[in-house]
Amino acid sequence: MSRYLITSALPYINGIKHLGNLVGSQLPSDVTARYLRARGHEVMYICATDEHGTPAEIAAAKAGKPVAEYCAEMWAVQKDLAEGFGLSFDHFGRSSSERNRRLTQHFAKQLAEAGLIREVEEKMIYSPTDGRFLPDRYVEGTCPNCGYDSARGDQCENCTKQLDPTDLIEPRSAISGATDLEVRETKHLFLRQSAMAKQLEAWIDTKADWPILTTSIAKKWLRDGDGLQDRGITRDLDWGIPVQKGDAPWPGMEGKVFYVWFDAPIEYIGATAEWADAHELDDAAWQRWWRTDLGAEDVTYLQFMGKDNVPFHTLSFPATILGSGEPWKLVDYIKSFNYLNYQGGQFSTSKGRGVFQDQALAILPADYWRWWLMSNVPETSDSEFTWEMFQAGVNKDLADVLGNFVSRVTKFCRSKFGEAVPEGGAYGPAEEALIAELTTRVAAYQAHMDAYELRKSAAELRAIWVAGNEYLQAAAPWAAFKQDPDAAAATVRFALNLITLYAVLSEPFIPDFSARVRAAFGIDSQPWPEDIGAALAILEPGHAFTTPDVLFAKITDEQREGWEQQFAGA
Ligand code: B3M
Ligand code: ZN
Repeated sequence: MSRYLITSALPYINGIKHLGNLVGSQLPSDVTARYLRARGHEVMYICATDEHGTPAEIAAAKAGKPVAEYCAEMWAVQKDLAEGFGLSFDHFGRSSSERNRRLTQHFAKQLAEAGLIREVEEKMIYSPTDGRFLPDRYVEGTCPNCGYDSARGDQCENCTKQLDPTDLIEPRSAISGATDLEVRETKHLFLRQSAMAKQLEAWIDTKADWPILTTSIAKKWLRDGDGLQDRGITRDLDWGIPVQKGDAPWPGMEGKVFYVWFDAPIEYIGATAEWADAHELDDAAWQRWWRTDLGAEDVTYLQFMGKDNVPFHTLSFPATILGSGEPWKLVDYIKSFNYLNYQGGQFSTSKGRGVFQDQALAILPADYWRWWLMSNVPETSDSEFTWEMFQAGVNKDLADVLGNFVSRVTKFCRSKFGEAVPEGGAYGPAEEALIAELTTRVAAYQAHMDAYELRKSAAELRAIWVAGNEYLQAAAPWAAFKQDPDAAAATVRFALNLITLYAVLSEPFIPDFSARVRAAFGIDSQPWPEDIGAALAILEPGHAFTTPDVLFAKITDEQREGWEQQFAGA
């Protein structure tokens, strides 16, 4: 048995996320966590809400609520949705927790003492109307390069030119539209990443097994232009973790908070400590996952995220860990994902374009989404969600192949032998052939999962379902029954065992299906099948079951057309 620490990128607190966010980190990390637990490994699976930064303050203001109250409410909403999708976190924490505050301030102290933080006087845009400094992206104006009138202070999305807010013509606040903006002096802290570039590159060079997508992004930041730049880690905001050196104040930084991307990755550690607190365990319980001097040296740490988060996870967060000079666990493998597009375009929260997590669960069970999203996961390139492909994929794989198999076997057995596994004869050549095929396929499925190749894993799992259908079609117990009921009974006994095998193999992807099969067969838990032949003899003659209702109702054309309209967006 090994130990795996798994973290999924933390969803921002504001708003309900769409399917693209789900498939780009939380769902693949859940499939992996479930699989590793099923193989008997010890898994700590962590996620949390990412609660600081301007988006949280703006969203709270729009909701007319104090930001702390808004975040508490949205954390509960996101936690419920995660449960609705069967995301089996050991803990779903909050980056605004006391644990994360103390850890973030501790890391700042360590970095300062290592000489890795420098103080910089900066010019920032201040808005008296909004009563706050405006981060670059919250200043809008006319682009000096192309004349686009809604260019942002960090970049013009029309001509993509990198900008400073002071470059904009007729700048205005993106929050209130106020134009009485001022340029004020302010002081901020910078993490001296440039001083760690060599150490970071040497560390990344040890990661030969990382996906090219991950290492190529990291190398780009290390090598492009003047190389890895120092990064601002503080902001003039009210909501966030106060800038302190551990428990001591940081002279000159009063009223400032740490930048959201400085504290958010530290919440991976914070949420593990919150898990220990929630289970009334001592600090050793979480430190054995994060401190290589306190038991974490044998832990494999896997991170899952969208590709836009790779720079922070390959450079800034490791710089914080390495720079602390303390033996904290560094990531062993980063699984990054491309994007899921929607109907030939993008998901859009502002335009309500696409399917959002609450809406998805309102119209179909989680397994439908889990299966289609993971069998189309954007691993090596962007994926396309279209309603036609979704309907076709779910109706074929889940209804016609898997659901139909379970239904035909249990209903035929009930009609001829009752709701109990029949005796029948010994398994013959057909069963031995399928056992041989499934032995190969399950080994391939395991190999893909062990390599975190999720799309290939889903394809192999589908092939395992198809193989059972083809066996049933060929054995045709309903035809054999008249001449040789014993043979028919043996086929049914074998097929009923196949159903329970499918339940244990499919659990990482479609956990509700597996739970329903275990309930129908009165099975509490199932060992992972190390020997397929033995696994297909677990249900002995006489083992009672109840015939499940329709496991996967097909999506009708009317439903598909209605949903296509409903989620088309403005
Ligand atoms: N909150 C997700 C995003 O960029 C960001 C991830 C933080 S992981 C520490 O959408
Ligand atoms: Zn422009």
